[in-house]
Amino acid sequence: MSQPKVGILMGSPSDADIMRGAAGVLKEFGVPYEMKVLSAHRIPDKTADYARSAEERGIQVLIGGAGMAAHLAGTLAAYSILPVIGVPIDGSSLAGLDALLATVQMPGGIPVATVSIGKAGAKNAGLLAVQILSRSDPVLVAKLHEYRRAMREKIEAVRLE
Ligand code: RP5
Repeated sequence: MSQPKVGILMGSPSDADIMRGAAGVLKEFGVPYEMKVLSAHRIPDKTADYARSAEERGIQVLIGGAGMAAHLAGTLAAYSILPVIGVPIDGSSLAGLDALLATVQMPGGIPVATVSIGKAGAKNAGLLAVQILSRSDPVLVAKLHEYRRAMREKIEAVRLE
């Protein structure tokens, strides 16, 4: 694959099934990405190094998915001026409410664009990354319009008994 434009990061291998939803969207739109396990708690230095170097490596958007006391997206945002999208993962006994609050409640000055909990959130993180990139890429603009058209058509075709 060519130079990645999006970094998909997750706090644990246990988040991978959900975060593959973001990768699937990027694949569908032909956006090159890289996917890695990083952790704000378990490997904080490596996580900081990744976020610090992402911009100069040509990454344009970061997606951070984590569960429980989910500090990954916030840590990425702390070390980078790239737009950061946070995905709260529903892997805990609190069903992701813990991760939602930890991800969304960033103090003023360091934004994290937080999407919904779990599978839908990972999908929307991929789509939001495509939408951000599309502002300087007319091919992605055309693909997004086609995506919405196909979605409309599918819903309009539903006939209930
Ligand atoms: C977070 O803790 C990870 O993002 C994961 O969702 C959660 C549990 O991690 P594991 O104990 O499954 O590795 O850091």
